Order: sequence, then C-alpha cells, then structure tokens
Amino acid sequence: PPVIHRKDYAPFPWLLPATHLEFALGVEHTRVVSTLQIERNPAAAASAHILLNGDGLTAVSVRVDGQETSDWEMEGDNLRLNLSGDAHEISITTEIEPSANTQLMGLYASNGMLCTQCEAEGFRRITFFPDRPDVLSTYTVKMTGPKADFPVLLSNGNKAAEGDNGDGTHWAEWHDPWPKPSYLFALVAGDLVANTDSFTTVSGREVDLAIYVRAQNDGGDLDRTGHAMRSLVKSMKWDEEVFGREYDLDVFNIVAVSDFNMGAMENKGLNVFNTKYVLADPETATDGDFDGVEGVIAHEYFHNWSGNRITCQDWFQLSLKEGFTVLRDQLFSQDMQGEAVKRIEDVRILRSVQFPEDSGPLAHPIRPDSFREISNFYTATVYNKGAEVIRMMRTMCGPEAFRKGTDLYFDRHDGEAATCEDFITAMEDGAGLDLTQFRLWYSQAGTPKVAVDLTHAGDTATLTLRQTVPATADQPGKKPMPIPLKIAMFDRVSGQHSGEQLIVLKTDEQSFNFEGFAEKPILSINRGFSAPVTIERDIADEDLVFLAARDDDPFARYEAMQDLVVGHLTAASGNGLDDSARGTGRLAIAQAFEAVLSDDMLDDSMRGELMMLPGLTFLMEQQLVADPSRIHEEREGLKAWLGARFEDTLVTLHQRVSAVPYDQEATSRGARKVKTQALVYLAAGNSERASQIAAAQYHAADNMTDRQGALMVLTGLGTAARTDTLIDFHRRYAGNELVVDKWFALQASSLHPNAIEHVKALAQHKDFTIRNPNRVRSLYMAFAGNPHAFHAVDGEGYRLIADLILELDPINPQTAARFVSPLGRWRRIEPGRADLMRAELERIKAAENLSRDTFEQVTRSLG
Ligand code: DPP
Ligand code: ZN
Repeated sequence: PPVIHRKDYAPFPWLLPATHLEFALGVEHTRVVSTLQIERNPAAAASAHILLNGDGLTAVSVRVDGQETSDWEMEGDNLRLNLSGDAHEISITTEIEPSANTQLMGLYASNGMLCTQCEAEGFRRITFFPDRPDVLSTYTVKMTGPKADFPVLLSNGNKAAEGDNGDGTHWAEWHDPWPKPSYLFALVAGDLVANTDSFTTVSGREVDLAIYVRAQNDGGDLDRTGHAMRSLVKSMKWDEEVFGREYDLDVFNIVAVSDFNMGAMENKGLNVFNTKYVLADPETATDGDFDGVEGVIAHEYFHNWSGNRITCQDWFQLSLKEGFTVLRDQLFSQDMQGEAVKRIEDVRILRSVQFPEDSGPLAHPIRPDSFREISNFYTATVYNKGAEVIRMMRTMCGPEAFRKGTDLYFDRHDGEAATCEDFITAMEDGAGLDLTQFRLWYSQAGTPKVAVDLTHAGDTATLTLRQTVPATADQPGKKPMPIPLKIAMFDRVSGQHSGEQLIVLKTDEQSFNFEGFAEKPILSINRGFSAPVTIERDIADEDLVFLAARDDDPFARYEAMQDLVVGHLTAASGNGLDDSARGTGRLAIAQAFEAVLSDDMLDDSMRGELMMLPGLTFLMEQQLVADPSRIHEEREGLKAWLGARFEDTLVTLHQRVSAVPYDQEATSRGARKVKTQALVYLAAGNSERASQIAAAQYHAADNMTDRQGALMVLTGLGTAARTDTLIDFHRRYAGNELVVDKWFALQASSLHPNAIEHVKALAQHKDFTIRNPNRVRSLYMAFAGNPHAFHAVDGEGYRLIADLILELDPINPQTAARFVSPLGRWRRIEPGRADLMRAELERIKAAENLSRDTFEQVTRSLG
C-alpha cells in the first residue's frame, strides 16, 4: 500500500455544489443512486476527468448529463470518469450488502438496523465519490424501505418530506443545508424508540432533541438515556456561554448502536454513538461510565463547530478538530465535575497511553507527515497531546485572550476546510500570541524531558532547566520547544509560597533567579500539568512528602505523591534496593500515605486520586528496558506492605464511606472512589479480610460502581467468593451487553495469577463474539493492558494477541490494527520477552492478505 504525504496536498479539480442520494434500503441488499452536480474548481489545476473514490464497489450504471456512458474505467478501486465540459451532472448506481459488511465502515447492519460510519474513508464503501474532507457539498437524501423493518428513517439535517408507498414500503427525504464533507454523512434506518427533549438556543431557535435506541430492547435501554440527554442539554448551553457557539439546525438526533468501532461519530445533526457512551443508570453504569457518557456526548456535540462548520483540509490536519475538541470537552467536564480531579484523570490517560506512544515505534507528531492508512492515526497523540498543545496556548495567553483567538478562528474559517496552520495563525492574530517557535509542537514527535536543578546561595534560589526532545522514528534531531511551566517556591520556614508564576523555557538550557529565600525553597513545578513533558528533578523524599501533604495546587500534590512512589519503585525494580533502602523508601511513602488518609480538609474524590498507585504501564515507561515481572512484584509488594500497615485505618475508612448514600453528587462519588481504593490495599495486605468486606460490599451494593469495584478486587483473589460473585454477576445482568462486557473485562484485567487461562476460557464462552468490537475490546484490550498477564514469561500472552489480530484482521481490520501497539513495545522490554514479541510481529507480517491497517502498524513496529 502506498505512503501518502502531507506535502503532496493539492485541491480537488472539481466542486460539488449539490449531492443527491437515493437509497432503496434492505439489510441484505441496498441500492444507491448518487447524483452529483459538479463544476470545475477555479482554484485547482484543470483535469479531463474526475476521480471518484470507491472501496469494494462496482458501478451498476454511470450517467453523465442524463446519458448512460461507458467513457470511464476503474483505477484500482477508484472510478475515473472522463469529462469534457465545465459543469456536469453525474449519476452513479451501486449495490451494496450491509449485512456482509463486517468492517463496520460504510453502511452496515447491526441487530437488524442499518447505520453508517464514514469517517475517515467509509463513504467510498457506499458510493463512488471524491471522499476527502475538503470537498464540501449540500446533501439531499431520500431513503425508501420496508415499513416493518425500518419504521424510523434518519439522515443529516432536517426532514424535508415523507410518504407511504402503499406497498409496505415508505420513504423519507432529509436535507442538510450546511455544506459538508462525505465523512460527516450519516443514515440510520430501523425499529427505534426515542427519548425526546428540546433546547432553545441563545438566539431563540427551538431545537428538537432525540436519543434513539433499539425498540426491541423492551424499553430497558430507553430508560438509560436520561443522563445522555441531560449531558447534551448542558453541552449546548455551555458551548454558547464559554465559546459563543450556537447550534444551527432544528433537530439534533443521536442513535445508539451496539456494533461500533469508535466511541461515537459527529455526523452533522445525526450523531451515531456506541451504546457504551449513551446508556447509563446507577444500576448498570459506574461513575466512570457516567463521566464517559457526559464527556463523549459533549465531545461529539462540540464537533458541530470544531469539525463540522470548520472541517479539515486533509487528514493530516485531524488534530485541528480532534485536539481542539478534546480540549473543549475536557474544559466542559472540568466545569461540570471539578477541575482538580478531572485534570488528574486526563493526565493519567495521557501518561499511560500517549507517552508510551510517543516513546515507541508508532510515535508521530500531532500533525503527521505521512501515513498509509488514516484509521491508524486516530491516536492518543492526535487527540490527547493535540489537546495539551492547545491548552498550552491557553495557559500562555489566559482564558480571555484565548476566547478572542477561538472567536477569530471560528469567524475567519466558518464554512471552510482548514489547516492546523490556520488555527495557529488565528490564535496569533486573535489572542496576541507569537507562536513562531511554538509551531514545533505540531511538527516534532516525542515527549520533551526537562531536567530541573535548583541551587541556593545567599538569599537567591537559581532554577536551571534543561530540555531534550528525544529522537523518534523518522525524526533523529530535534529543536528546543517553548515549554510553559507553572511554578511556585515554597518557603521552608513558613510553609507558604508567595504566588504562582509562569515561566517559559525556550532554549536548551535556561536559568531563572528568585530572590528572598534565606533557605533553599521547595520547588513545585509543572503545576496543573501546564506542559505535557517529563520532569526530571533531583528532589529529596522529605520535600516530596511536604508537597504531597501541603501543596495548594491539587495536581502538584498528586504529582508529588506519584513521584515519591515512582522514584521508589523504579529504583527498587531497576538496579535493586537492599532491604534497608527499600525500608526507608517505603517509610517515606507511608508517611505521605498516612497524611492522605487522615487529612480532614481533603475531599474524598481527591483522597481517592492521591491513594492510587501509578499504573504498571507508566512505571515500565520509566525504564529504558523494563522487566515487567519485577516491577509488578515490587508494586504489589508495596501495596501489600501499605495494606498491612494501615489495615485498621483502611477498614475504618471503608466503613465511613460505606455509610454515604448513593447519589451522583461529588461527595457521594468521592466516597465510592475511596471505598474501592481502600479495598484494593486491603486485598493486598490481608486477602481473607478483604474478601469478606468485598463480598459484603458486592451484595449490599445499590449501584454498579460499588458492585464492580468489589468484584474487581474479588476477581484478583483466589478466595471462594471470587467464583460465587462472578457467577452471580453474570446471571444478574444476563442480556445486558454493556454489563457483560464488564464481566469479561474484569477477568481479563485481573491480578489473578491465572488471568491468562481465564482469558483463553472466556474466548470460548457462549457470550463471546469476535464480530462485536466492544466485546473484543472487553476481553482482549483489557488483557493487553494487564501487563502482568500479557507479559507472561513464556510468551503465551503475545501469542494470544497475535492470534487475535490474525483472526480479526479479515473481519474488522480497523479494530484488529489497534492490537498491534502492545506488541510494538518490544524494544523497551527485557531481551527474552522482546524476542518473543518480535517473533509474533514477524508471524503477523508473514500472513497473506493482511489489511493496510495491520500491515502499516506491524511494519512500523518492527521498523
Ligand atoms: N468520532 C470520532 C471522534 O469524535 C472521530 N471523529 O473523535
Ligand atoms: Zn472527535
């Protein structure tokens, strides 16, 4: 498969002012007639033909200006139609088979309903079309189909007309007045029921809101759409208030689909969602699930402006809409739930997913320069690092100037397919920033490291910062980037600091002086995680203990706690610590841990965060070459030691938070977070006692957060309660797909020594199916993200994942390719395992007919 380069961009030779689609719908066969009004693009080089993308299509008929023509040929999968005039009407008929579409790209069937997924290049599986984001057209869509199968017919925009054919079929016509690229097209047909509401926009437009679920679900799912609807209304209001963005159609529809590759899709006026991000009630969804629904509903809604009204010129600009929209949804969730904890959660995801990506063979800048398959670039780098980069702009200019910048961007580029460069320029012009050097954040991959040195002489503290941007695939030499760091200097005597400051490190090395310190102060740096970098600081444990207990920036407080543990575990599992050094390290952690447990000023949400040990993946990332077993043992050892040492305190804490009644408010949510964290430590310290408490929590639970938390702990233990509760859980929620997903995931991600055997058995379970991406992820992503099981020393875990990739690739390449990156970590794992991992990559690569998706990821990973 060819490599596509960003530098090769050229505008499309034709404009498409209007597109008319007619669908004769059927689950087995659907006929599509697409009629395109085209005219020459004055801004592009003239062409004697039009190249229409296709993927697995055959043209049944091709007409130009009303006449059937044979003046066309196939160029690979694409159709090349010769044209002589300056404007034409092209009409092409294709036939597709939705029920045979296992890739879930284009038009496909899910539980008897028809739906579409077109981003990035799925539209070309429906009809021949210039399937690229810079070709905008207004769409009119007419759907005809059997009333019994498809009582509801939906597409983008507003419904223009509908009718009954009197022969058991009916039709509906939808018109979307806003020009859009093909990736935002959507169609849904099925037996659906809706939760409806309405929203009045700031200028008085009445918008009908509807969230559709399958009708055959005996109403259960419909009752679970309330949280999504409330989240939608809040998002619409928030975007008006915070970004000045108003909705622009009379309807906003959301449809929940069980079979879906992504989380959700922002099609204009008709968002299609994975059920996972729509359905939630206390009985079946955890607090984390509730947050997921709120965040993704917001994210897709916000795309209406950052993505739809202003879209991307080409797919290299993906972060233009995704990075910005992730930032927007993060800011929204911060406003809904509290800034401190949300920031910690976002950084945790960044560090556990994006940092490893940035330091591995799949590293790429947030604006990549080349790809073979764009699906592989829907990554944590483009999304989450992309959001961090724009957040840095906001940090440097402040929220008011930032708003001026985004206003200008929306204003200047409304209706266009824009570039990251357009966004940067609008920020410079609107927010008054000089982003000349800052542009490097768009072009350089790799997580910068900042080495921190603090010295003290007289009454002056000198802070010296040195940055390095590591070499990454295709980018050996890097330039220094501007790194905005929020800092504060704590006076040792008063325990206070005299104000937070923002410094921007712009060169390889820079020093900053701070006067008025009789003693060397304690440095709090990268407060609020103001820059997505790794800080390397030589700081005494006692200073970290101080910051963990006293820092007034909640993120920095969390960070001090993490640093303390990361430093200890890295030392202990790397070169090894003797028993006395291990003891000293643990005592410092215990001291900070005790402060966290006993601090009455701390709310439980924050306490829960501070109690969490850094994850294994992040810990492994700290070492150039990691031995997963040693880090796992060291981490479990620390957990057990803390669990035993604080056993009674943890039991008392568990009792206190267990008395807090269930609701969705912060206090109650915090209580639940602490409840499970307490169990996690107790399970390591005293498994029998923890097992009893967890079983009691499981049975007494009136909500999924408590029940899942207890079951998670029990699943990792070898006690009898493990089997009983797993059986109970499966029986209790039989038929609820999303909860059964949890049942698979809990076992695949468990600390149980036989987790790998459990996964093999679960793959044979009657509820397992390789056709449903959620189910596949619940078993195998959970497993691949469970380092102690995945990294089994005999390579069994690697084999399991490679077997999955080979089996899934012909069915659903996009999802299959997502499983390559865990194997791609081989360079950072000790040599014995590294050989086994690489051998599995070689085995995949040798397979015949590998998809473009998997081929690209495997090749890069072996690189
Ligand atoms: N639907 C995916 C998202 O919103 C891709 N656009 O991020
Ligand atoms: Zn998005």
